Amino acid sequence: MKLVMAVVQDKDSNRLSDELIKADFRATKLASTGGFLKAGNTTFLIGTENEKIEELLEIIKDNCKSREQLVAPISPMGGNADSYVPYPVEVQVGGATVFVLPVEQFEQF
Ligand code: 2BA
Repeated sequence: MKLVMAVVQDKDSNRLSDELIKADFRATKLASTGGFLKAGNTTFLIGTENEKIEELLEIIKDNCKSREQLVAPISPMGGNADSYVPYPVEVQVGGATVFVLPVEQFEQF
C-alpha cells in the first residue's frame, strides 16, 4: 500500500475530489499554505493499493493545471535595498506536487 500526498492549487481541488470519488479512491483534503507564496493550497492524502498508483497519478495529472502567479514585492525593511525588486514577479505554480510514500501498516477501527 502507498500514501500519496498531493499539493494542488485550490482552483483544482473540487474537480480533483469529484474525479477521485468517481474512480473509487478515498482521500482526505487538508487546507494548506505554500511556504513561498504564503497563499492557500490544498493537500490531498490518498491511501491506495500499489497497483492503482499509475491510475491515480493520471487522474491527478489530468485535473491539475499549471498557472502563472504574481508575487508581490517584499520591502527590504532595513535589509539590503540593492537587491530589492520593486515590481511583482511572475512564478509558475505547478499543477501538482506529488509524494508517494510506502505505508507500513493500515488500520481502520
Ligand atoms: P509555494 O511554496 O507557495 O510555491 C509556489 C511556487 O513558487 C512554486 O511552485 C515555485 O514555482 C515557486 N517557488 C517556490 N519556492 C521558490 C524559491 N525558493 N525561489 C523561487 N521560486 C520558488 P511549485 O514548485 O509548483 O510548488 C507549488 C506548491 O507545492 C508550493 O507552494 C508548496 O506548497 C508545495 N511544494 C512544492 N515543493 C515542495 C516540497 N519539496 N516539499 C513540500 N511542499 C512542496
